[in-house]
Amino acid sequence: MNERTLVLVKPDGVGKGLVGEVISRIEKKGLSLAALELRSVSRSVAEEHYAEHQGKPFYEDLLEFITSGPVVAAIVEGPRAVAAFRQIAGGTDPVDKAAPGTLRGDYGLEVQYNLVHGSDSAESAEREIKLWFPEH
Ligand code: DAT
Ligand code: MG
Repeated sequence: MNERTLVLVKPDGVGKGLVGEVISRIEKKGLSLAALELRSVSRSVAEEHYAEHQGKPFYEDLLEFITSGPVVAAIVEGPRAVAAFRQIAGGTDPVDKAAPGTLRGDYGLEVQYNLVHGSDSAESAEREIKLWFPEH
């Protein structure tokens, strides 16, 4: 029943003071936090985290951005947690894809600065949780 997902508040979200807002929406949705930590991101964790995007034109910029400042990493838990957090986050492009009422739709403007990350499947979630929170 319960599923886990990895959530990141990316450096732009932390910089804009949106950590509380992200956590608040997670909690109001009924999901729960199993781990929560402010982190700086090493190049090697960034590369592993975004391995699926290696070779894409935006890959280098993505690594540079995600390592540019602190992020908040969380394990979020609940029924259909993966899909539920992606619903809260909104689509990848904050203007073309994310609806108003979502985090990206409400607070994002450019695709490369879209505030949050959420795992895209239960399998990705387990891989990412192992990477970010090996103790869990
Ligand atoms: P998501 O974060 O919604 O799962 P993704 O996995 O396709 O999206 O891409 C990972 C991140 O890479 C995304 O959050 C922002 C960046 N990105 C994706 N497509 C991009 C593009 N066309 N130009 C610049 N950055 C992009
Ligand atoms: Mg993704």
